[in-house]
Amino acid sequence: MKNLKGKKVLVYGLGGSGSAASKLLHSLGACVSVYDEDKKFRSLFCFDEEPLSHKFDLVVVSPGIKVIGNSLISGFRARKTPVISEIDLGSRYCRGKLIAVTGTNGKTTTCSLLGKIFEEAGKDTFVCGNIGLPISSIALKSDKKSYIVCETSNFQLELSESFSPDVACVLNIEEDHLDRHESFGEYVRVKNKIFQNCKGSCESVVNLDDEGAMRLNLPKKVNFFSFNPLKKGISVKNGCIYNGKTRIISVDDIPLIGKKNVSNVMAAVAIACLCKIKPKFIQSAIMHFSPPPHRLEYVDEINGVKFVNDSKSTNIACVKMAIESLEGQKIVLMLGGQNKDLNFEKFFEERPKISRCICFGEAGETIHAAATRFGYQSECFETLKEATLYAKREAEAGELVLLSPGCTSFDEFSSYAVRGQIFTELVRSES
Ligand code: UMA
Repeated sequence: MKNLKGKKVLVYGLGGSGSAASKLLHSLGACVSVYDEDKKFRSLFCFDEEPLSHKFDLVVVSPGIKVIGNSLISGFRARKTPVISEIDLGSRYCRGKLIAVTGTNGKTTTCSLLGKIFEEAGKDTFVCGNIGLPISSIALKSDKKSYIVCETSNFQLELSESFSPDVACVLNIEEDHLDRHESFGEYVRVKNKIFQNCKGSCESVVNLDDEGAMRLNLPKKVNFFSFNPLKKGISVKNGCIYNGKTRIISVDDIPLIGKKNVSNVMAAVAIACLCKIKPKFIQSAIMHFSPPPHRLEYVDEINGVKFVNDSKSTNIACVKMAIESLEGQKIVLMLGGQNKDLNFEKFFEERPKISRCICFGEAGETIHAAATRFGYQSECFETLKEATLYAKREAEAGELVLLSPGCTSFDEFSSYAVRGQIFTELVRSES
């Protein structure tokens, strides 16, 4: 249904994505209604009634709405009303080359870098999606020469039917969002949806070194990237990233910490090469790239103690990556927040290389219990503030305090960014 003029469309969820979808629908001439479970919106301009008592031609759902067990979504489906994801809507009206990047970790870094590479090559570029700019907000601004890089989350893919990128990339797959998807199998099934419309000219880019990604049902046309030498594809040889026989950049020239980030850079290089961007632009964009904030971000050194903000780390795979990247340091690990049913017992059983940990927030007690069971020295606090002030008082010269919480921030904060900002301010404060 591309022509929405005069169609009755319900937008479900009025956050950033829902607002952008509503505006796009309005410009397309649709008759838009919005529904949000938050009463503060309802009294303003949303539906106050049961949406199922009305007939709609289409329902557009925001990523934050949980699908499993949602009676509104199943109700609309039962009466055969098309229910789609906001990325389906936005991508239908995008022109130009659409590139989708998914994966458990590294999406934002890869998409931001890719955006810089296209900009460096003088292309009309949009970096959107889960990164914070809904695809519906840029769709009508794009034209056939545009490069649209869409950071694509499982939440966005869950209801997608028609999302059909020209290039679809999977970085890695690890356990995450089990509170929403209810099983790892379901999480993987949803990730696989990035390829569901990958036919004909569609290219895919996949991390050959990642077991989870390699277990997906991959499309026929796959381009791999790997730390092991590859004849065709992107790989590392003699400390440099190559595209086949063409040298792109030395790993030492990448201004990002850790092996996983080299993998993210390879993904961006693979996509840029598929889009025929010249190596000189790729190289220069990488060399001048500054990582997005709250990812292994150095904050300060106080009395010989270093503080690193990795607030974006909201799953265990990310915590492990942070520890691996800081190998050789005496790490005091700050863990906690709102758990997503992730297994911290298994994390400590694997003997992470940390000297001790400080737990906090809603999941603090559970993580603290797991840490002490496996012999780690641990302290537990109710809030991030108490935990940070304790770390400032107690950490000794030569130690590195790493906030890599492994949980979402929603027990105390509105986002990981706010959590990272508060941590940074507390570290730099006089107290
Ligand atoms: N709402 C309901 N019922 C519900 C749940 C929510 O009515 O059951 C309403 C809320 O009252 C609120 C609105 O829906 O008014 C919020 O919608 P939303 O959660 O989809 O928020 P948006 O502002 O649209 O943000 C979404 C993404 N949020 C989520 O996936 C949770 C943003 O990703 C994304 O940047 C944005 O769209 C732009 O496209 C954030 C995120 O946390 C960063 N992503 C997860 C992650 O990275 O781990 C997947």
